[in-house]
Amino acid sequence: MALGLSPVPLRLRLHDRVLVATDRPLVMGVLNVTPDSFSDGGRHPTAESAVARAFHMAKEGADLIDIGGESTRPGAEPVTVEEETRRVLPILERLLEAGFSLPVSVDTRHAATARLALDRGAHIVNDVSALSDPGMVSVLLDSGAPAVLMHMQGEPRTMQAEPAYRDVVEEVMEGLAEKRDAAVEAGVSPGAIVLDPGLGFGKRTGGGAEDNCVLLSRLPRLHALGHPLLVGASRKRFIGNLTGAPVESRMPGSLAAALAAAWAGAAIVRVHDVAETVQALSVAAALDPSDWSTRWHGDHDPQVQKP
Ligand code: HH2
Repeated sequence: MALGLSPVPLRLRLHDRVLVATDRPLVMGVLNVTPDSFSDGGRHPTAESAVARAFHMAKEGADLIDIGGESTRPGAEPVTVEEETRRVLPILERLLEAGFSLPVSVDTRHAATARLALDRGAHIVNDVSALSDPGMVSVLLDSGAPAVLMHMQGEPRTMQAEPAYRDVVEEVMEGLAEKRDAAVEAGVSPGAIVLDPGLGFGKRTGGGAEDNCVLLSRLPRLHALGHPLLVGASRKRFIGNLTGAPVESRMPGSLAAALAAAWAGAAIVRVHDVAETVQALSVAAALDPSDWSTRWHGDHDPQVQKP
């Protein structure tokens, strides 16, 4: 039984293979090689430990790995290209040398970093700023690499100060459509674009407004954009706001969000807890939600309702 509703199947042409999603969303394992990422910052201080983590996630069932050298958590200060490449490139080189078999995306807002990473064998650009660097389109055109374009209101340093929306779903869609149109007009193939609503990136959370839940609940609406969708909910602040769980205890909430995204037709889920997510998705993929509609119409035992 296929999981989810995506009317736009994921089929990305990478430089050495085609990446497809079949019966469940692909699991993208997060590998942050930063000192300050909100959940795994400082966990991989050496290239060896980062490479070991990548292999571990592959063993756990990840379908691809996302390597980032700049934290984009709320309040994070930007890093220079020099610092970012110093963090990311040695990992890519070692992964290549060691024959790492999974596709790798590079999580960067910088065209220069993306170009160097693609030269070192990375397959996909994951750009949370959705091509804000004017050089990024040329990188995509020269390399032919697919890109994830994410919605963000503002920029990481200030984005959670006062996010504001009339209608978060419609505005996220408008923002993504605008970025997609600009990319396509510049020559990027529509088939090489994955879109992402950007949970936690300039979205209201806590205090009554919960844009991240609205976006997750209404994710099927985003299929109208006509691109595969990536969702990154893993361990984010809104899960803490909903549950009181500190960042290191948000795995169960993250699984619930990944399942919701999967049932809503996400093509890729970006997660820190790979083994747990793969297990949850595998079970969910074995179920048939279309049977749920019979739940209230089947045999009904009135005894059950008696006090
Ligand atoms: N979230 C983060 C980073 N990159 N990319 C996409 N496409 N979608 C996301 O939701 C997304 C992303 C933030 O999470 P993390 O990398 O764990 O933290 P940090 O930015 O602090 O490194």
